[in-house]
Amino acid sequence: MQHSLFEPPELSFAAGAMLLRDFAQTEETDLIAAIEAIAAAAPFRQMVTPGGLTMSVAITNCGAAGWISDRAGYRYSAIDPLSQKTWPAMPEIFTNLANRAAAAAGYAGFMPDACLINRYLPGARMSLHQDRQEKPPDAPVVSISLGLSATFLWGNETRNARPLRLALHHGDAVIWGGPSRLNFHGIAPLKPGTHPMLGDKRYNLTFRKH
Ligand code: MD6
Ligand code: FE
Repeated sequence: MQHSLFEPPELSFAAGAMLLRDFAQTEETDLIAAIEAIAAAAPFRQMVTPGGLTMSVAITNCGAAGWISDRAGYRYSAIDPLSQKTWPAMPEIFTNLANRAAAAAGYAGFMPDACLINRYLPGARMSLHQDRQEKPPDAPVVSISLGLSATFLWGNETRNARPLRLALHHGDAVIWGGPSRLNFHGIAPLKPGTHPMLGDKRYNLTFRKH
């Protein structure tokens, strides 16, 4: 237990931003099977940032467009650069879950066309960033956590704010949009552990309209 972290069952932690505990838990088996089927066609890979650093998180995608990074920048691409083929289709259980999570947070009618799948192993992290490759960034982002727990870092619209730390556990959903859509956020280095279904891994699905 990390008593220093906020752990209420449901929390509106900023204007337009909400954490829903356990929202995806009942679908865990199907979600994990779907991730593994996607990864069989479009394997997880560690991308390189525009600055030339290899990301500690491994990434794949499904849907009409996938988020990619390389020396040329961050962007969406309909083609997986590894296979030169389109990304796997977005499974119906993903679209449906994202739509329900968004609606529960006040964003009715969310229809994602891109799903970025992150895989963290112990030590992997995501430094503070804004999600701003989506044009225009008017739809919310829906994030689903599976496997090992992580500490979500939540800043404001500048990079320098000292971030709020929020524990994200298996099954939790985070939804944000509106006034906080472009806030900085990240994930602290994943602590070692063993999750009953996913062992030493954490998966994060982020759904967007690109
Ligand atoms: C993660 N998530 O939870 C990293 N971005 O692994 C993100 O960067 C993120 O969770 C936008 C919206 C929700 C997120
Ligand atoms: Fe993000």
